[in-house]
Amino acid sequence: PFGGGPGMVMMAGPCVRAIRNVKREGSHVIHLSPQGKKLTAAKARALADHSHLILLCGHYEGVDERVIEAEVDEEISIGDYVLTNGCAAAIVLIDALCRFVPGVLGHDEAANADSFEEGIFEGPQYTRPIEFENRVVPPVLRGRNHQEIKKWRHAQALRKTESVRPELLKK
Ligand code: 4H7
Repeated sequence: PFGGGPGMVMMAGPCVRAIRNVKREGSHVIHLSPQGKKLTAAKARALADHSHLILLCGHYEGVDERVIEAEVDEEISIGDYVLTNGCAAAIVLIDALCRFVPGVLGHDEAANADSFEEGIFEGPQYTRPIEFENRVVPPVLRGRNHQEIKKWRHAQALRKTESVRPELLKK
């Protein structure tokens, strides 16, 4: 690196050539970086509307700044922590946004796609058996009162959100 410091920096020439090699009309170039805008469900939904994404993943100390100036449309961070390279961040981004690509999810899941955008957690899930190591499935879920089930799930979701992420409820 110019200016000194440890490690290596990815050179502008090879990175720019790699990007230009796959770029086409409608491409949107994203650099996964801790210096980017934070990924949210709303952001993932917006990105899913692009016809072609190019994900630039820095390794070592990152890429030469001129690559970002010349070829990158936006920088995205998946959270306030450091990774050894951008690839794991790219996989997270792809997984979060493919939920919003028509046809990727089945019907049931699709209806649920925006749950996090509503700013509250989902309720707990159970399957068979009814009893596992002395812990039982809540009786309301074993009944047929779908209105009660809906109410119960919402109450559980609120309780959990309040205890783990109270700031979500203030939104
Ligand atoms: C681009 C620039 C993304 C990519 C710098 C990538 C966290 C995220 C990386 C770096 C990433 C995220 C350089 C930052 C070396 C860490 C020790 C790769 N880390 N690096 N530094 N939050 N790392 O989305």
